[in-house]
Amino acid sequence: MASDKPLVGVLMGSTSDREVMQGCIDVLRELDIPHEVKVISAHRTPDLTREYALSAAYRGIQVIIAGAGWAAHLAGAIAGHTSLPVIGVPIDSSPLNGMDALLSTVQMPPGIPVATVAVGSGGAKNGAVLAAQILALKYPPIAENLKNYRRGITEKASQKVDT
Ligand code: RP5
Repeated sequence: MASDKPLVGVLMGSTSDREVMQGCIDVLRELDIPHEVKVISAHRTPDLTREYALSAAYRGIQVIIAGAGWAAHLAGAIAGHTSLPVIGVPIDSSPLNGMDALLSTVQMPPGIPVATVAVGSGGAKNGAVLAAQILALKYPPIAENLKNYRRGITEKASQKVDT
């Protein structure tokens, strides 16, 4: 992209979520989408969560991806303070292996949606792809990068294993 101004905000509830969310960051890099990465917790830093959500659109952020584990309220809390699209990544960091995070993230009340992707590292990558698909509607270079990314996935999937 010509501009380095972040279009996507990647949030995680703890530094311990970094390993899972790295997949998200790697895909955004691969698609050349300017992004910022922050550790913000709905429970431990609630004021920061609110401030981030309220200022994101003004700063040029267009999509927010929020990953959290346990009683994962980060994506929902952000969505309550902004009308930007919010993508939630339930992280499998708890003794319930992410089932708690999945329900906490996906079960938003009517009117305040969180686009929830799969639990764990696959979901983190898909969060980036979904953000790219949203941004591709407006930014032709992202649409082009996404097309190549999808082509790569198709080629990899169609490789014969018995040659
Ligand atoms: C959640 O609690 C975080 O998203 C993380 O997945 C989980 C555990 O955090 P730590 O105790 O490892 O900091 O808020």
